[in-house]
Amino acid sequence: MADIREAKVPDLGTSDVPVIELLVAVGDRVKKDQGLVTLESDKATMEVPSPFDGVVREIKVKLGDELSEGHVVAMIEVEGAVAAAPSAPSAATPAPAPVPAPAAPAPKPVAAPAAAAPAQTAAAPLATNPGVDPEALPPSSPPIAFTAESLLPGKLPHASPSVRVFARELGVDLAKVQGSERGGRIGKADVQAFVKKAMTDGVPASQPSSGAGGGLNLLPWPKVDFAKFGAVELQPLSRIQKISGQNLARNWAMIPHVTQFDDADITEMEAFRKQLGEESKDTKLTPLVFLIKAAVAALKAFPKFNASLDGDNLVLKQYFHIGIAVDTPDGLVVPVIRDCDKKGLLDLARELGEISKKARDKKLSPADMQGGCFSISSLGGIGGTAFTPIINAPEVAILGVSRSSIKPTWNGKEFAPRLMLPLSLSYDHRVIDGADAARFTSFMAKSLGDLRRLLL
Ligand code: CAO
Repeated sequence: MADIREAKVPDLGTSDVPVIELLVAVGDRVKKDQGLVTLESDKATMEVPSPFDGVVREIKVKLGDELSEGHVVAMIEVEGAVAAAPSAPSAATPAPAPVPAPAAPAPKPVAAPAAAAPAQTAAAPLATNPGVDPEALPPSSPPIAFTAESLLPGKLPHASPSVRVFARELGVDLAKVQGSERGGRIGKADVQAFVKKAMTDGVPASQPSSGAGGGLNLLPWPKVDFAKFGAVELQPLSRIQKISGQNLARNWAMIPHVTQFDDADITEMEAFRKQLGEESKDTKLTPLVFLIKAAVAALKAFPKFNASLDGDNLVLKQYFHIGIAVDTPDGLVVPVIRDCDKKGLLDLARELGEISKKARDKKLSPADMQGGCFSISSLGGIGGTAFTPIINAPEVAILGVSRSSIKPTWNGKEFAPRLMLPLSLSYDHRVIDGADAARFTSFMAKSLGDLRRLLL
């Protein structure tokens, strides 16, 4: 015969505390001390725990009910009785009141952690019910992906409701968080530490350059019927936009980017560039080729910038292939100029012209875009004073170049008009420290300021 007992509210130190969350459903298997419902007073939130292992047969309260000590929250069939109960009632064991087992929903194999139930259902209406106006839905918490292992009873995360809500808001799976409080309980600080570590490691298995993609468990993308607000036109993304968009999103989310800004005085460089341009009229010589040369010199001086992460290793490259971001009508592509250390300014200028044309004519092959060590994204021909380029993984840094302009520059005695070129270097902070980044950009600024340095 089933042994069904009451789960009651313990001494709360206060009375008439409202129920704000039902943590279990009829049919759920619960462990001793697992929260059944959450109560919230004006000072704190607390869970009413299950007094024993078993299966929830009836829930006696609903959201908003105000409870005090002794109030019955649920009826629970104790564990031993569940295990011993036959699948169909026999003549010797008549079905008991108050809730006969066959009428209850089929019990889940294991109970979801308290945070899992609302989180998993939160995303469902958006994903499965196109008729639902998402804007009419209440704000939902980020869906949390729970692995089967995390649902094993022995692994149920032990945390207060406020910590669960906090974790859910950050998209953190509490089952993966190590609790540092008494009895392994997870506190807010543990969740914060987990997020910090995830940000610096990139992926859970500390395999930054491999793996499926980090499991950020973000909110579903908002679905809005824009036509409700005015006329719209649909324009499908190009193939390049789709591919580069996915790469950019992954790199932006997984690499801890920092951008270092500097200005290079290119007054003399420009005079030389113009002179050289006059001498070689058939080749278009833009500031970009000088930047490629200066970047190669900087990569030689700071080898960590010419590297890629491979698990716990840094792969230092001894070749100098530079990727150039090219803007095409179909989207952004990054062809690579190989062995830039072995090529002169005019060779680089010719090759830059060729790959830009190939890119715009959609003639680049996959091989043309492979093997890059470091990328340069130049918006100097268009405008702007600075920007924060996204690293082209598995590279660890990218140089953004904006439009040069004359600025008053203090030369020790007076302000002099100088042509200044803005540099924006984004780097992977897992590999490169800020001091190295500042050294790299000042090295580049010095080289561009005095091209003789490139001979050193
Ligand atoms: N400051 C001032 N003028 C500059 C300059 C700078 N930093 N860089 C280039 N210019 C000038 C050039 O000298 C050229 O002038 P003239 O026509 O008088 O000779 C003009 O701007 C146009 O240059 P360009 O853009 O055609 O050539 P480039 O070698 O500088 O760049 C390429 C080539 C392919 C990189 C460029 O055309 C391009 O596609 N840039 C966009 C890259 C991009 O989209 N990056 C963003 C990535 S993130 O979304």
